[in-house]
Amino acid sequence: MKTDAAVLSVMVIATLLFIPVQALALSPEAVSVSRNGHFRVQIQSSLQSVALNQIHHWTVYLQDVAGNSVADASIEVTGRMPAHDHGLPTQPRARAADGEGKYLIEGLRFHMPGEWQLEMDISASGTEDSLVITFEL
Ligand SMILES: [Cu+2]
Repeated sequence: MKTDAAVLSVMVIATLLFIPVQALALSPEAVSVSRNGHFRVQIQSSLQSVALNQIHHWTVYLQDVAGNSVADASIEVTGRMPAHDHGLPTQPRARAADGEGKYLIEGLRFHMPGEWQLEMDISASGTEDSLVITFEL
């Protein structure tokens, strides 16, 4: 007795996982003031909108309360997702870019959607202050 050969149809379904990423408002006009009011910080992202899983940098313009550029600062950067109790997958570093108050935070990568906080601990001429930027990816 003949058995009909079973025909196996293999369907390969390619699923593209698309995660919409909301634009993070890092416009040149946006100025944040540090926690104790010592510094004004303007931030620009090298990406049009901060996207998941892309190494990129932020440009930071640092000023004092009077609007004078602060050139001699050191900035420590820490990132975390408060809801998940973990940090960044990279160790971003800030460095002076032009010696006139412009700094680059390099090596930023956000690997999960959700709420992120990026803290900058700023120290300049004996003045220390910090700034936390909270945003949703
Ligand atoms: Cu997370």
